[in-house]
Amino acid sequence: MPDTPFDSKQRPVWCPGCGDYGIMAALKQAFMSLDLKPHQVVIVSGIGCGSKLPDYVHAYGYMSIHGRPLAVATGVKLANPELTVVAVDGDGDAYGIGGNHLIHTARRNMDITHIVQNNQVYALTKGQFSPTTDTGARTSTSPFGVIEAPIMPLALALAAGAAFVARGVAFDPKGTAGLMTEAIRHPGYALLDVLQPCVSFNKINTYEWYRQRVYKVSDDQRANSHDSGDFYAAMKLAREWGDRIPLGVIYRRTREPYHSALPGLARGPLPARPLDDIGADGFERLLDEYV
Ligand SMILES: Cc1ncc(C[n+]2csc(CCOP(=O)(O)OP(=O)(O)O)c2C)c(N)n1
Ligand SMILES: [Mg+2]
Repeated sequence: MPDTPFDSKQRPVWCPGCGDYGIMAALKQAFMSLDLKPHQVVIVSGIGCGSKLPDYVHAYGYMSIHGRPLAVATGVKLANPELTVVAVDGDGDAYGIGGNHLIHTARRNMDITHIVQNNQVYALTKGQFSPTTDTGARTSTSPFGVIEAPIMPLALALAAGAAFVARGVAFDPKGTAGLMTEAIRHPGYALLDVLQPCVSFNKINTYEWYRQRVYKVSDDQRANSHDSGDFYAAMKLAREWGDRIPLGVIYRRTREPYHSALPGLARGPLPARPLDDIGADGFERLLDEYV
């Protein structure tokens, strides 16, 4: 990939062949195609292999705690809505410990692009099953096979009110960069689930496994007529998993993002306000406006 202003001096410690490389390349590509500059972007992550990403991208970054990147990203967005705020985390982080934040961030429609590196396993902690591990999969914590049913993240987000829901795959950085560009452009919460083969701890959902199953909704005969504005059609696609796994924009509609309805931000973002706003009584006034 050509040099970009988003390249960092830190070298990734991801395993050779990890899908996280493709996701990072796609993200830099998306920032470039939107003509964003590093100082305009904040990437907030959780904890996990993929959550190391803010270290490897030259932009503002915040590695938060496990499951909480959406909470931190919400604070960042409300402090300065002019920033492009991207939350990046793994399937364990986003759909397990952080699942409740996903529901309420979608419902609230915070203007955050949420990119989930979905490798169907806890990779950093070496291979325990995650909320997206398929039933029956044998892992270090399910030696006899996972008993429960996996979460369907796109369907969950739709049910919670998300107005942009999409899926990409790490080994198609070009297609995924296109989806990221659309997700960032979308005003409001946008979930982009990215299938991300983990070469070390997931020997089931390999590159080959995904390659045999994924198809792009726009490329598909049957789904060519898919209307991404049709909630029930989107819900049906969002629940398709197994032999066939759809990629692309599954659902998109217009919904006012939370910050644009917040009276406290009507006079502009806090960092752009005159300093006397923040003086002793200015601070009181700010609080009055905010709450
Ligand atoms: C509160 C808390 N619980 C558990 C952990 C241990 N832990 C660290 S990363 C992780 C799971 C990571 O899985 P995922 O989010 O899918 O990211 P991946 O490593 O697969 O990219 C867990 C359970 C932690 N750091 N903090
Ligand atoms: Mg994972």
